[in-house]
Amino acid sequence: MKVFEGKISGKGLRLAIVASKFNKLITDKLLDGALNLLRQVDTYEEDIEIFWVPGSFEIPVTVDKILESKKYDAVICLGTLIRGETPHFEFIATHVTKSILDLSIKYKIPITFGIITANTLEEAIDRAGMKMGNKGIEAALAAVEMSNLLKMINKT
Ligand code: DLZ
Repeated sequence: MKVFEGKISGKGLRLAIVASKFNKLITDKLLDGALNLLRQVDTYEEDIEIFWVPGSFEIPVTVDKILESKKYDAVICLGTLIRGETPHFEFIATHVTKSILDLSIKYKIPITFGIITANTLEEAIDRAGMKMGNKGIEAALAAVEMSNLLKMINKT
């Protein structure tokens, strides 16, 4: 029996972070969490590139363009969607989630989901490092583990 599991090491991984400026105070906390995690797992600073976009709606097209370059092992998406403030919340959340999933399959590259979808500002704050963990850390960790797993599959 063979068991495959991606290691939690960022050494040599080239990572892009696409972060949305809408609700930036919260997304900044996701970015801090993601960068701290990447440093903890020995990712080289020069291998991390950050792309700021206006809002979460613009994340998928940016990821598509980034992945055309074939320069990255994974993309980490960070953003904050708040239902109360967003008339088309359901549409944007569904569009972004589905597009990210489709792009991940199209390029066979992990694109991880560090986008908070919250009912209220308070809920969003809790998911950016207060009571309910930090979605930026989760997305960075998943990007590292999945990059290493997919590299192992390529070698078998
Ligand atoms: C317009 C808008 C609204 C109302 N709410 C949010 C939000 O909660 N989170 C977010 O990331 N972006 C929001 N946006 C901006 C859209 O994502 C997009 O940037 C604009 O509609 C321009 O295309």
